[in-house]
Amino acid sequence: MLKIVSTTPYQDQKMGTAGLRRKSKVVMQENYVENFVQSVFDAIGGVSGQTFILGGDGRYYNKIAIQKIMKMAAANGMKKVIVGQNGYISTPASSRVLLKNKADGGFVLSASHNPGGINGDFGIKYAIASGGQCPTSISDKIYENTKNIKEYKILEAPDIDLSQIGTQKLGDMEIEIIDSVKDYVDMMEAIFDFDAIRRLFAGGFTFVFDAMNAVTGPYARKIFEEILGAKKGSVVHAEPLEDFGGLHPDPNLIYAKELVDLMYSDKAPDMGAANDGDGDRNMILGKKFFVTPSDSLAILTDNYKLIPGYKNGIYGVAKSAATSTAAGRVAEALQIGYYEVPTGWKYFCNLMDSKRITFCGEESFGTGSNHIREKDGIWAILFWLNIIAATGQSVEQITRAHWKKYGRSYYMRNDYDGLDVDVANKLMADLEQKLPTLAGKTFGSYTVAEAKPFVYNDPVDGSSTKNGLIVYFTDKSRIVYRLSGTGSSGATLRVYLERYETAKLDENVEEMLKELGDVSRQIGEITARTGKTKADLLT
Ligand code: VG1
Ligand code: CO
Repeated sequence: MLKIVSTTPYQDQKMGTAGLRRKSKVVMQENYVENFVQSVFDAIGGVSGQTFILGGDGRYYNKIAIQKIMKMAAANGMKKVIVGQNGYISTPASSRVLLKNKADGGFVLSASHNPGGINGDFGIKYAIASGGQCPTSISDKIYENTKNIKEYKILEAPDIDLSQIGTQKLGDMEIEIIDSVKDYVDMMEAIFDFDAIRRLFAGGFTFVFDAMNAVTGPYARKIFEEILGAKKGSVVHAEPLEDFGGLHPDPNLIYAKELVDLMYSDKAPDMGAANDGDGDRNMILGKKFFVTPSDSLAILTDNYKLIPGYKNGIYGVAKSAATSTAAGRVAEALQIGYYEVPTGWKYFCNLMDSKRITFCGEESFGTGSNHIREKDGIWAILFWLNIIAATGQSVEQITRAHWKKYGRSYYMRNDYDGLDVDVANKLMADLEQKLPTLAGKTFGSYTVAEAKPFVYNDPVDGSSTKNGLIVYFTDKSRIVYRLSGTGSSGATLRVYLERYETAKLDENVEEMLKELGDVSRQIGEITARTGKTKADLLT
């Protein structure tokens, strides 16, 4: 039975860098999910006759939110919802299924790399027909709707069983439950040289993939163990759990501690890798060796010819402004397009749609290509395995050869967490005011060449976005300041440090960036304003 429910708006449903992200307990408030979803439907002129993709990373509240969204879709006249079996779908698989089925939109229920559980975070990412997350022009409309919503439509019906593959009806709407792993595997097989990777594993190459108790476990088991022949047990933390087993599913040196400890021990396999909660991020490790995501993007781009799916050529490469400039040097050498965009994958989508770029990446452990419109964790790992299989070199050898050829960007992100929102906003506003006065000034051994806000003018839709403040130094070092847009409480200041060297290739990263870190606190007046003498998290 169709029900029209009166509701009162929430004022905090503005999407951040990647969808709406809040504490689980906030999302569990009465009508919170319903208000947001109806606001999306209304912002796009209704969903009558449309097809949507639906699934999540399995975190707490996934199951409940999926049922609500299916019933609302049916009540709003949607024709069909394609749902991942048991309600699971990774962000990259969702983009794939959306594009393959020419669907009109999709929801991934995930707060990505944020912890899950009733005391963790929940989130909703909304994608449009292009396969990528909606641009700000649409999210602004959705936000306006959420502030004024008065009612939503929902079907009163029993919950749908999502465990069996197949088709069923909810009112007049069709629900198709699919095995999203299969679709995803087919796509990977069409890009990479699976035979070469199979031979690599058959030859004794050892590998550990940490799914961090999140959504990629089933995908990784199928691809790495069953299809490519990595040893049984190579995929760890492979069961999606509602609270990720207490893990923080952010694949970096701090939160993927178990994997990192293994990779830096004498028992380390040849390669280690991890994904985040919804499977769009990746971390790459060799034996006692870590590849920064910025270097990874540059290395993958430089080796595109080794991959069957790209061997006929690539359009170009893009990175977020905060990401190191390593990919730019490769683009110059290969004479391909090169773009710098604001933080957030949605900014890459127009560049991919218009055939300006093939690859893109962010320092936050995101890498991907135009095969979909989201970053793709398993894709990046397969790319590395394919390079290793084709060259016979280790992760470390490949990376060192890259530095030798192009020089090395020593790179680190410093996060200052749990800041008072007003203090953080004022810090950024005052810093922006100060930028024009910095040029020519010297801080220790660093002299400022230029300092300005990062402004991106999209060459396709003409939109303009300001995100972050950049200080450039005369020796090509850079400091980027920006506030996080994915947190669920307080503010996080991210400070990105980069120092470029062509001769000193084998130094300790923290040592190399120590002075630049001090300079970043001085220029940003971070200690004076926040009381913090050092960052809370270094990645
Ligand atoms: C962070 C990262 C950004 C990434 C975003 C979504 O955003 O810095 O690079 O695109 O998370 O990633 P922010 O605004 O907190 O810096 V995911 O894997 O959460 O979809
Ligand atoms: Co993610």
